[in-house]
Amino acid sequence: MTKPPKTPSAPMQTIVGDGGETHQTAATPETRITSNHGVPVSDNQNSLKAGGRGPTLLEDFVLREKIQHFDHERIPERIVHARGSAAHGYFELTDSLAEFTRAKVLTEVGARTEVFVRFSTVAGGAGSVDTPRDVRGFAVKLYTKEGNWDLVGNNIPVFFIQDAIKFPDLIHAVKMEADRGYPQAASAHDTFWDFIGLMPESTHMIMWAMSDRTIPRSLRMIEGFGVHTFRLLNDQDEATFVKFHWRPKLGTQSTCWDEAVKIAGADPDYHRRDLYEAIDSGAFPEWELSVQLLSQAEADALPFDILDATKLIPEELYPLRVVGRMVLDRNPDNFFAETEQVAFLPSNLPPGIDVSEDPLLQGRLFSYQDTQLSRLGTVNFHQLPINQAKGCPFQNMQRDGQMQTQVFKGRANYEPNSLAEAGEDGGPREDPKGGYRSFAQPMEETKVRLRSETFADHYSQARLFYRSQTEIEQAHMATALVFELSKCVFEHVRLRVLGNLRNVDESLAQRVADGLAMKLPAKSAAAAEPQDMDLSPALRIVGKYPQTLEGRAVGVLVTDGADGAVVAAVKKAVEAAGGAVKIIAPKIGGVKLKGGDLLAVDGQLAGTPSVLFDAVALVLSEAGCAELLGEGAATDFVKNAFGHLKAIAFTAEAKPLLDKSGVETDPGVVDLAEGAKAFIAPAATRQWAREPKVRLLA
Ligand code: HDD
Repeated sequence: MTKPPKTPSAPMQTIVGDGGETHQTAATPETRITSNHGVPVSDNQNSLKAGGRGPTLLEDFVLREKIQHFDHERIPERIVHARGSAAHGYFELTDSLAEFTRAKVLTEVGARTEVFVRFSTVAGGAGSVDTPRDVRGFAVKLYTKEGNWDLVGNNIPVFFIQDAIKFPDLIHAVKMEADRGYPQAASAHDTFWDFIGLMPESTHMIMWAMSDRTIPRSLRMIEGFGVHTFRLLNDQDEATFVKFHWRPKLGTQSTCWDEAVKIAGADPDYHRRDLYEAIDSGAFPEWELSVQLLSQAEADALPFDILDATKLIPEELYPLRVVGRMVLDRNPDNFFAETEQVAFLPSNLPPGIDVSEDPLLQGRLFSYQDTQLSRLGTVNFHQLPINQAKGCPFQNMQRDGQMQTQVFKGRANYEPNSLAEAGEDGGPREDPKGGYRSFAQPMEETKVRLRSETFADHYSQARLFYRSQTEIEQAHMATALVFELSKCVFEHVRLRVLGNLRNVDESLAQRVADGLAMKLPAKSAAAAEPQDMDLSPALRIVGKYPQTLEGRAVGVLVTDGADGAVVAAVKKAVEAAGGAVKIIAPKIGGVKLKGGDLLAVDGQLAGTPSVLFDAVALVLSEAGCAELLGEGAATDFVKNAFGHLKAIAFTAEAKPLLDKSGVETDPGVVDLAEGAKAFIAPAATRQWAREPKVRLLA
């Protein structure tokens, strides 16, 4: 046996401070680091070298394994909806739909079904910001007793296109332009509006996209929609058409556009952090699940085709029936394993829930399974813990493939077999009664590439949406259109969109043209003449969400020498109304209050602007205020709170800062001498009446 030389051939150097000595606790056989194959690692700080000064030896399998694994850590991001945030929770049925469906998840009242929900933006890459103007994905995986049900929806009930064959074009047009690689996560550019102008069917979705719904305040405050018409099938295999809606308990709330832009800089993870922190603090977000149910005859009587995903069914015609609630009560343990590796498939449906012939949905039934192969790399992606059916066993004769983690026993890998007759395990069998059955839709058609005439009306519902909005929301939509089209360099692109808008509403088209300082072009030819529908106030946001501080955050700006009693009173009043309070100060180490007490600080002023809060309070000392008059972050704090229509409470000492920031008195500007409670009602909403004073809207 060769012994290691007592004296190395070259002198060894002892490096102090390589991390190995100072930060380590002694490892036991249970806690020690090993290689991926279980070999204990003695030194995780230094690679194996020929002498202390290298070179590194190829022989170092510990180094090679570690680096190689790291090199392969990323998987392809989703081609769309790459940026997402997710949470675990449960769905609880409150009203049985047994008359319409045999799906247990919709018939067993009181039963809880585990869920995993991933929210996302559409256009940006995985590392993009949370607050661009964009549709939000709302994908729910329900681990039912009869297999996973994935309701892969958006926060908008309609879609841009009617046929899946246009999806790659839509996404190419909205993403970064192919030659220059920008803009990231923004629809405000030529290729997107070029495509939109040429696709009048997208006009209804564009109305939604230009509304405040695409700049949400929080993922806890967005609606979710299954978008497509699905079918429910009961025990007799009778079908009822169904639309699914998720409605947030906190109401649907949005930011202001200018605010959303500033949040992108202040906190690119604004929505992700908000969701995580809310769940972490026990403020569990909650949604109601509602359905709209229609028979074939009722569907036939509608003035549009329910297979057309650019159409919604107004609530006023078919009211929402609340059937359950969903609560998100647990954050993921590991972002990659869960949020990144979760694979949603619109084809994941339990018996009793079926698809319709919507040509957009039909294409999706292929696309999602396929995309998982390139993203997750193997047909066995369903075995990843986050994707596994949890409510029931899964078993069949599918075998092998990359990353197979199941160890199958016996010989039964085909069916039918008679192995049981020889005393062996014959494996699972089909279940004609309990198994998944599709609706027996009669079919006898000519094979064609054709868009049904019943899909031709592209403008009536766009008009319905625009005209159903409040004046405030209409102004925001017109302003958003002006902003987006102003970013288009090609005049012909802007003109075509304007020509289309004339079919929606002449006054909207004129407002946008005025905002662009352009002349209105001729109205575009419409495939079907738009109809005036009865307005649907249910489509508004303003005036609908609950006036509450629940789910809202108040930033209290405090300086040295401030009155601690006032800070405490504001905190007490806000928390009693269900809101959260964050103390903001010029320095993170704390504030020395009048009387000498030290107040802990949550955020340093320069890094915690008022865009991160729903309302602000200024509790300053005279000297503190005087100092802040020379601090841009302080005037921005106040100016932006005012400009973003937020309530501002102030102590008398803070008045000079209000004045310097251009704040005018209105019902949302509250003197704390009136008591902290006077601040609560204005803080629970936005000061819409202030908007014309602070912004020129189109
Ligand atoms: Fe899609 C992801 C929603 C049409 C192809 N889609 C994806 C996600 C959501 C939606 C929420 C993210 C899921 C997650 O969090 O992992 N998509 C929709 C809605 C649509 C829609 C509501 C219309 C009603 N999608 C659509 C069409 C196609 C796709 C027509 C293709 C023909 N979508 C995909 C995809 C993605 C995807 C490429 C990317 C990552 C993934 O599937 O898993 O397959």
